[in-house]
Amino acid sequence: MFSKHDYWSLLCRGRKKKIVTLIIILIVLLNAFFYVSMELFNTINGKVHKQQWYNRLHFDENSYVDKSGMRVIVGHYIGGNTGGNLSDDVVNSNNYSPVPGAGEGGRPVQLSQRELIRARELYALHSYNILVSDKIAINRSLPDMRSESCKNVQYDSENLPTASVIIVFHNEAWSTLMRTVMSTLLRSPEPLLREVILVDDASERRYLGKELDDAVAKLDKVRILRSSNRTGLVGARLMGARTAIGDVLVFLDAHCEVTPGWLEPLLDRAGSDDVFICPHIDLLSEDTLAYTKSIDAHWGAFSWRLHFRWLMPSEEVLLMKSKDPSKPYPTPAMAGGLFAVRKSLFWRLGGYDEGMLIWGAENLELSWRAWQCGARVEITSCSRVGHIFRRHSPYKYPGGVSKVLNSNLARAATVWMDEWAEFFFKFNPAVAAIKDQQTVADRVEIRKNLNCKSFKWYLENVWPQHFFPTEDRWFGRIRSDRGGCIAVAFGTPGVGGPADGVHCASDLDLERLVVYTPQGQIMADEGLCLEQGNGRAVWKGCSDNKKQIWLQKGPRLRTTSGLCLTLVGVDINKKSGIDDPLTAKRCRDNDSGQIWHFERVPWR
Ligand code: UD2
Ligand code: MN
Repeated sequence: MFSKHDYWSLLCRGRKKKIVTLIIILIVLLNAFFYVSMELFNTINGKVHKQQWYNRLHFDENSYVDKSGMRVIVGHYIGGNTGGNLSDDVVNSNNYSPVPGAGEGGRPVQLSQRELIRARELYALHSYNILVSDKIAINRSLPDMRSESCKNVQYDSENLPTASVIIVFHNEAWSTLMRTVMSTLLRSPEPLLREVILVDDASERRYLGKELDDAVAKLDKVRILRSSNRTGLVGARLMGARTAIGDVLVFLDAHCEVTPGWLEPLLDRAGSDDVFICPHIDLLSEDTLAYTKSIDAHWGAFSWRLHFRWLMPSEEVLLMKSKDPSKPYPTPAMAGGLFAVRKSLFWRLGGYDEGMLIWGAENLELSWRAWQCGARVEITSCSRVGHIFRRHSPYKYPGGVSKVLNSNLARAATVWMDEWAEFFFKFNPAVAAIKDQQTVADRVEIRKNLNCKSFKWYLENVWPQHFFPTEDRWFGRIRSDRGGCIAVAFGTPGVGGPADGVHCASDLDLERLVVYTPQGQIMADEGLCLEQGNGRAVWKGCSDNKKQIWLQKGPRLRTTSGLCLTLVGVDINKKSGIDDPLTAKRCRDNDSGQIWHFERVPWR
């Protein structure tokens, strides 16, 4: 038998021995370190992250405000809320009673424990904290939210067109509605503001009747129109627009607050007669009504299911913004509620689609129409308006939420999206089922008469960064030889997260299908691309990053540095590959986790 000493002396002696010992210790330490970091990474990015995410998902998975405050979804609501068990008196009374100083300067208002309980009971009425709103003066002060470069812009105020501000509402709270009106009156230069038109879309609340008439009668320039039947925001806005006498129509939701200098940049740009110009929308907290800035770099677009999304703008726009933050920049789509447009342009392009009822999709329809028919949609960071983004829709949808939304979406898609309408209908059977009930002949006629361009042109020229399938992009399911597919796992945050193998599903399951571009990007819905992370592959917003390139070499997907996309087998007993991490590793002949099957799915 060898003694310990003998064993060592056989291998090496003296200094050499020390070096080998050191190397062994180092290897052990490195391994331990790697193991601990992997564990930590998985815990933080996997379990904890998803856990928090699910916790926040108790409302509607499609409507949330993420940490950056920017993936605010104004698109799709679940619901329709009538106010629950609240008494008639509570529902119909106006309890506005401002507390001196509350919310001044856009600061948050905090409630006592007892008030919080009451606020929670009343929440269903408006889907924001009405108790807080009622404590804040309707003429509260707000800070100037503009950047220095915006403050320095000199407008030729003498020659700016005049504005008709149109605010439509249905069962809005008194205090938020009046704050929208007062902030407009207080912060718009007198000669530029022709009028404020309130359009009541058949509200049922008592305080919005005579009490509102009396209040409006005391205000210069403000008038109120009432729709006898509930038409929805499109019908109400059209009603306002038809009577407007200003040069420019400026639309606002009924729970906004404008800040100093908001109007001039809108009028300046709307004057040019070929642009729908949107302000930069900041956030009024639904909870405290605090005014907070939303992130600078955003533009509007939409997901495969045509839900409106705020996304990172193109590199080009980011560069332009960094050079001159005061310059208006293009956006593929507008959020819908807040924009200005020259009255003549609004009508020349066909106003709104009157067949769109209650809520939804009119913002996409208008954006596509504008771009495809020779106008533009832009955002100016110099006009700052706060808006209360809500998680639930507080009002009723006659006929049902999905019927209303789906009909509106079907109309917009049918008229403007060409072959992408087929894509949308194919994967959204509920919308497809009612598309033929829509009469859109007059809207198609408008498109023809205005000689509007194709949706292909729109995607290629207005939104080349889009993540939709196209003629030259592969679309389908990428299945691992081990089982499991490449797709964004349910519960991954909107901003992205670690990539795992997921269950492969049917040909109609959009969540499991990906676009693979000729450049090598693997794109999922919501503009997420598979990226080689540090150790683990992750889903991240699509960009020009080389780490998002996966080159197809036979059945393998290789990074630009020659590593292979691998579905790592963590648990050898589990054969399916589901929930196993995706990572880029050295390519090996016998690793089935590196073999991918491309199953094409026709997208139209
Ligand atoms: C966003 C838009 C909103 C509209 C919508 C899509 C922003 C900030 N908001 O949703 O303007 O484009 O996407 O349709 O961009 N209203 C009526 N009658 C109705 C329903 C609503 O008058 O039947 C009013 C409502 O009181 C409000 C406005 O329309 O003043 C917009 O409704 P919202 O605030 O519920 O929409 P939002 O902000 O979630
Ligand atoms: Mn709104």
